[in-house]
Amino acid sequence: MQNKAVKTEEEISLIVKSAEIIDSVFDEVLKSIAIGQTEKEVAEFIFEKAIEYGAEGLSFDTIVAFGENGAEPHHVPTDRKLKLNEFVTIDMGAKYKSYCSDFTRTFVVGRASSKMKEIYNVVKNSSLKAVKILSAGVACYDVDKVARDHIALAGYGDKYIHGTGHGVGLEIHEAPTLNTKSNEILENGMVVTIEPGIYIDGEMGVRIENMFIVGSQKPISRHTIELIEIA
Ligand SMILES: [Mn+2]
Repeated sequence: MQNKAVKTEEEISLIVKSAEIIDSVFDEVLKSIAIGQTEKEVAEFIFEKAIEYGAEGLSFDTIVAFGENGAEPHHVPTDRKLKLNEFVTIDMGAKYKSYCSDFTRTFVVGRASSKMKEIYNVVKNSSLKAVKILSAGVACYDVDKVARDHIALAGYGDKYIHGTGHGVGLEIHEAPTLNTKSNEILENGMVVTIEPGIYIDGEMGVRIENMFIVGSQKPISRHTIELIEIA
């Protein structure tokens, strides 16, 4: 097996299968998540479901962050219990025949406040703008810049504290890198994430992450990036 930024058709089919497993796991999470569950319980559920749907394991330790814990991009699940009307951020990936997937959604059990909706929409539109220019020949730096400029213009520039994306394959993070220091150019057949976020210390965080095969602006995941409010 090679480990190149431009994937073969076979590699792409394995990455897509890995992403399909995670799509199914996310369906299960949306069906089962409930007030009072802990971050650790949800993370354990995700592991079990990923295996049930055919993963050989996870591509990284699942991030489950409720409420203010969402302000930490790399939050490690705790015994914090879920409350009504707060954000849940889940960042997870499967491994299928050694290939990784990477997926993040932020949603609410209950209702989002107007501030939550505002922040969510800034992140969503940042993603949509970045994806619009995602194609062969474009500088990775520029994809990051489009996502970052949108968030900065909305007044949250200092709350976007990581890069916009990365390649995915045998490794969960591999070439190319889409951040403020990138010097790579996108090529057809690269598989990359777009994952802008906003993190407000002590309060909340939002991140939306999809994977794309460069050459198509259609996300690999079938899940919406519209805000989900579970009644
Ligand atoms: Mn990622």
